[in-house]
Amino acid sequence: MTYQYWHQDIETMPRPELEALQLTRLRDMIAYSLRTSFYAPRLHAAGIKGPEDLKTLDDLKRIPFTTKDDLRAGFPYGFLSIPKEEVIRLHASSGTTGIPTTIYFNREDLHHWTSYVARCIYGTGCNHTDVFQNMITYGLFTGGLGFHAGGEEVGMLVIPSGSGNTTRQFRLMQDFGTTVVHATPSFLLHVESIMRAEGVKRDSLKLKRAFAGAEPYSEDTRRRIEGLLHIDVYNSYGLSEMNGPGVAFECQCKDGLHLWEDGYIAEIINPDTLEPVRDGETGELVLTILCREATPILRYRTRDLTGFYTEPCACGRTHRRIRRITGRSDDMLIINGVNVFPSQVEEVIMAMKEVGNNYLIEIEKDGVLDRLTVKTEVGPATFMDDSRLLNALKERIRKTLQASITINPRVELHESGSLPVSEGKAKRVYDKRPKDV
Ligand code: DLL
Repeated sequence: MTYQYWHQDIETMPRPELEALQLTRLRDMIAYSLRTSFYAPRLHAAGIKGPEDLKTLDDLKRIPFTTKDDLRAGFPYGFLSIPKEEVIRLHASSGTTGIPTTIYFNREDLHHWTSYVARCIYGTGCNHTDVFQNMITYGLFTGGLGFHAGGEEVGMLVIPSGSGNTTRQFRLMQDFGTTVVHATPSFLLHVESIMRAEGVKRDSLKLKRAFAGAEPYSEDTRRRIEGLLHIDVYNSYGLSEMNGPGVAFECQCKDGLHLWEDGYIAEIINPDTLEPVRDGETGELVLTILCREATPILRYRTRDLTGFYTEPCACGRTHRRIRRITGRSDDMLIINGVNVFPSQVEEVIMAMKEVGNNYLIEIEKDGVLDRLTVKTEVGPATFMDDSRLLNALKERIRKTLQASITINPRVELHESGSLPVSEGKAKRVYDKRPKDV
């Protein structure tokens, strides 16, 4: 197989050079971090007063980890390291409560992010002759604009279709001869079932490839999508705190995701002891961003569980590969690609005085998509036979939850004291989706 590289010199850079580049860039990030109200005191406490205090990459370990809670506590500007006037974009993602984590970009930062996404796309064999339909949410979520910019950088014709509206997606594919799509794996499965239901003929489509990510999925799911749609599916990993998509991606070997080490320093730690795991072992991925002036983030605990491959890849890239993400070390749920913390649901429910103390969160498969049901007890003063009042309450809970978590849940009201109460630590989340990872 012949492999194509977007930045061949960087993608195949010998490791010693790559690590030297990481150190130079890390020092730059230290200089920017020292300008933030969050990192300045932390770095000083670690004895780091300037970039020159980092002599080797190993010195990174002197810096404490950063968590999602730290980002929330620093909302809105605790991590901003440049004057506000120089910021040209922000993205945000959900936190464990209503406070989002917000990332700022200057022009240079967006340029870097775009070039990483372009590198991912091109590395799967795409080029400027492709027609790329970006079937993922645009907006504060990074998947839409991130891939949009990367696709344009490669020179593809980019169709900003966004997610949903499957019938219209087929029209666009047929009208413009779409060859590549980007979506969550669950939406790709949904597309396939609608395709069958609506009798859309596979040979009316020119599809060749799909990029699928933003949520975990198994190798079996990948094969299923590939088999059903007759396309190549590439796994795409990223997170808002590290720009969004474009952190790690599969090459044409489809055997692990190359993590772009000129843009990120990756560590894998045991989430309990916080010590590094042995090479190849599974642990929590910790990332430091190397090319973002507006919002540097050092040693971010992603909570994603993975491990490094120890063998080099046949494609010749020297950037290490991580394994498919198998789970998280916290309680974050990913429901149809949207991140939801159980605490967000609790916050909404507990703020309503008509609602009782007990609630449950249930996630099931509804066809290929996920369905969220929130079951809650009404308070003792609410009568279960007043159906008008109950319906109004249900609707208010549904709408408030939707505003907070951006997905539309089913809401069930139960009589006070009727939901099961677990002894000891409450078990409130029932994730009934098949675990096939
Ligand atoms: O999901 C960014 C993204 C957009 C990645 C489009 C890929 C494609 P967040 O909303 O901040 O950002 O969610 C990040 O989603 O920490 C993982 O838990 C999960 N995740 C993302 N990609 C994958 C993947 C975007 N390929 C969180 N496999 C991450 C498993 C994934 N989990």
